[in-house]
Amino acid sequence: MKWFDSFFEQKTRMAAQGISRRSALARIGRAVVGTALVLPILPFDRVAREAHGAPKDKRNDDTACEYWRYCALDGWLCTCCGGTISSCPPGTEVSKVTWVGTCHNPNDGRDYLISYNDCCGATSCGRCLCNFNEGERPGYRMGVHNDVNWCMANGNNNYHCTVAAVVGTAESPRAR
Ligand code: ABN
Repeated sequence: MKWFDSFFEQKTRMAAQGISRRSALARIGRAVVGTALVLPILPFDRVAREAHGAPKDKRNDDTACEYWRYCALDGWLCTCCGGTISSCPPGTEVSKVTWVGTCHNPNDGRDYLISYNDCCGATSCGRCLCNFNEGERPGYRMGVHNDVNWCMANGNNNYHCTVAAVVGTAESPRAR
C-alpha cells in the first residue's frame, strides 16, 4: 500500500501548490450555493406522494363511509351500487318512509338535516357497508332509528341500499 500513500501524497502536494486556501474555499462555497439554488427547481414526482402519503379527505368522498352526510347511516351506500348520493340505482325505488339525522358539513361549518332513504325492490347490494350512528335513537323513536328496513311501506320490501339527501339546514332554536 506504500505506492497508494505516496500517490495521494504527491497529488495532495500538487493541489496545495496550485490552489490557494482562499480559492479552495471559494470553490466549495460555489458548489454549496449552486446545489441550494438548483435542487428546488428540479422536477420531482408528486404522484408518488399522492399514492403513499397525503390521504384523500374521505369526508368529501361520497363512496366512503366517512363522507360527512353519512353520520347516521346504517346500510349499503347507493353510490357504490349504481346510484348517486340522492338517487336510487336503476331498477329500485325510493322508500316511502325514512329516518333522519343531523350531520356537520366540514366545508361550511353548518349542520344539515339529512334524509336517509332506503332503495327498495332488489336484494342487498353488498358493497360499501357503513354504520354511523350520530344522534341515532332506539326503535321507539322510529324517525331517528337507522337499524330498520325502511322498505317496509313499499310494494316490494327488499332492501338494496341507502341514499343520503340534504333536507335543509339544522339551525339551532332561537333563544326566547
Ligand atoms: N335502513 C337500512 C337497513 C335495512 C335493513 C336492515 C337494517 C338496516
